[in-house]
Amino acid sequence: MEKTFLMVKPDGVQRNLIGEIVSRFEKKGFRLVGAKLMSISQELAEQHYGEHKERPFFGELVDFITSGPVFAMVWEGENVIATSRQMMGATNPKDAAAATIRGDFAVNVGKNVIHGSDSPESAEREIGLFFKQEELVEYPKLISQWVY
Ligand code: RTP
Ligand code: MG
Repeated sequence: MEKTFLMVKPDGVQRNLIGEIVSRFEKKGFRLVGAKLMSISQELAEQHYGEHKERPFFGELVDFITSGPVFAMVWEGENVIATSRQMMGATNPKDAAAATIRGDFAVNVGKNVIHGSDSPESAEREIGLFFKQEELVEYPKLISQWVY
């Protein structure tokens, strides 16, 4: 089953949006296979956002993501990578459609509430950065039959 890495950023945690965000993915029909409230070290932040190293906002990005606790999650389901990006909305909340997470809860491109992997390669890389294999669960087949 396809898996993705999603994370409520420090602004979302401080604004008490963890429950709302988890609820949206649960109601959609995806399954939570790992989750933890954690602080991100400077090293982990630089690895996670490595693709943006040369961008002018890299320093701000690292400072922001290390500024407070985040809620890191792994979700699984059919097309979960692309569908969760749709549910998150455009990177810049001013372009994000209503009924998306960023469209409903964010106004600023830096403080845009949620991160989600953008491809199978980044999902695998990011899950590996944030979670050990033994921190992820598997569901019995019976439960799966309701949705998949
Ligand atoms: P994310 O990685 O956080 O899920 O967001 P994304 O794929 O939609 O956007 P990406 O291009 O990967 O950018 C990562 C984060 O960098 C911040 N950003 N700031 N100041 C700017 O112009 C700017 N552009 C991007 C955003 O917080 C974005 O989520
Ligand atoms: Mg990205």
